[in-house]
Amino acid sequence: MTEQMYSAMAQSIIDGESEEAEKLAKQSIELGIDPLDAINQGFVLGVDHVGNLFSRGDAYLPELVMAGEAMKAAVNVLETEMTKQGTERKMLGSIVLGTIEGDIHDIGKTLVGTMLSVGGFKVFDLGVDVPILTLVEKARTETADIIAVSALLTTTMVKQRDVIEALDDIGLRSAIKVMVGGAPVTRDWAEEIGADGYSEDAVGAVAVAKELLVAKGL
Ligand code: B1M
Repeated sequence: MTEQMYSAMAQSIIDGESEEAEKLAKQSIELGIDPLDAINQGFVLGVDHVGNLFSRGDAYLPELVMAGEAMKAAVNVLETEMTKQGTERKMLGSIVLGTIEGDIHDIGKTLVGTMLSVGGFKVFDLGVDVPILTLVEKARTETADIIAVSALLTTTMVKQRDVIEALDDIGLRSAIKVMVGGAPVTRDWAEEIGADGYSEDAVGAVAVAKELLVAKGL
């Protein structure tokens, strides 16, 4: 039953059917399926499939757009549920989050933000296409513990390094930790640019953020 549900979820994204995706997300909540399982074992398989077709030239931008919109419709429903399940926690620390400038992919970044909030962090989600200096300035004014930078494009991930350099320039590099992630980002890349933390996914991002607080002595 759950397997059937997961494959229907993936198919709704492949078909770019936002209403169907939203309906399945709501049904999964009624059935007691963990929202994160619905995302990772259902909807993400669909969006990955469309992404692969797109990179092989077997799907075009409109299909990518429709898949992205259907994915957002489903994830919105599930994120609301995750937030509900994780409310009323003590705040561990604060994080400024955004998708780096030039990049408008927001589904994974928003999911990371939701998981961090549910995990007990105060999250300032600045959205997508966020200028480097906006991230750094917000972290400074909010005395944030961490800046979390998402990038989905090989052309934009290089700007994660600029965030670190911008912090350095204003003398806040040791006060504010930088965590990076996004589909093309690897642990090697994170090490190469001197990021403090890297996670492959949204669940791991919470554990990494907690480790960074420990590293800060909090
Ligand atoms: Co775009 N896109 N896209 N896209 N898109 C990719 C990324 C791509 C890999 C597709 C492909 O060719 N196979 C490719 C990038 C190639 C590359 O650079 N290596 C690509 C391209 C080329 C483009 C355009 C350039 C296409 C064009 O216009 N010709 C364009 C770029 C626009 C721009 O940003 N300037 C573009 C546009 C779009 C849409 C707008 C149509 C849409 C986005 C809709 C939206 O976000 N609102 C879209 C989509 C949907 C995708 C794919 C298919 C799916 C992305 C997604 O939402 N995944 C994607 C292919 C793919 O990844 N399979 C693709 C689901 C999401 C839950 O996963 O975002 O990876 P993800 O996040 C994960 C982890 O990465 C991690 O945790 C998340 C949850 O587990 N994570 C972090 C993310 N951020 C993190 C931060 C952290 C830690 C973990 O700490 C800070």
